[in-house]
Amino acid sequence: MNLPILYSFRRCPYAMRARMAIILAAKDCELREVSLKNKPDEMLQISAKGTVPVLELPNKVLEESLDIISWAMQSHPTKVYIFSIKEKLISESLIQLFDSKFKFHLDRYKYSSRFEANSSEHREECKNILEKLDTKINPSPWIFGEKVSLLDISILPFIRQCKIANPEWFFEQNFKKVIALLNFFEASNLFIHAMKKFDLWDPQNPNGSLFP
Ligand SMILES: N[C@@H](CCC(=O)N[C@@H](CS)C(=O)NCC(=O)O)C(=O)O
Repeated sequence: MNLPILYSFRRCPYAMRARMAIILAAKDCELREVSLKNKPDEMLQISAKGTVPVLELPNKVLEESLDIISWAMQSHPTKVYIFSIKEKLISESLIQLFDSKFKFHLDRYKYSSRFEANSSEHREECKNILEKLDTKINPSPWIFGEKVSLLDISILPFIRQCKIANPEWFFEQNFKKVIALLNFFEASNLFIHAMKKFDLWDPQNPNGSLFP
């Protein structure tokens, strides 16, 4: 196909945000859906750390979702909200918070036995972060208004995972603006498109699927 190759896993929140950035920037790629339990050698040869997403470009390999987002955004898509300097700084620190602290507690909330953790303590920490976020945003419908932003696509896949862990609990919580934002996100064409199902990539039949 001779396009950038995106190794992806449909349910991975990091891969989701990379796919959404690629959709917004309309960057044609070849998508190779992988199994995390049986990663293809072709992917491990270019990225030994073995995480998705990975983007293989003619001259380099991007192994971090945020780098893939930056690459996609180089073409200045008009569909993405443009941050002011202050908004950019706030967004970067929120993305960092969700990638580190929120993800840490989310994993221990969801997989408490694997981590030998106390699930409710970690759920409480997730709740605290979401309550704080709720005081900082006023979505209409996205965090910065009509246009989706890199903050939306970067943190919402993780908030969605928190919901999936126990929807009944999640929807009873006080972070109502976050809940409304998540509902809007999950119903959006952008998210639905990013969650399109692809067959597992078969190295014997090397051409992946055209994306987006
Ligand atoms: N910092 C990386 C994290 C990517 C990551 O951890 N992806 C998970 C899936 S959601 C993964 O590939 N884990 C490896 C595995 O489960 O074997 C990024 O932003 O791309």
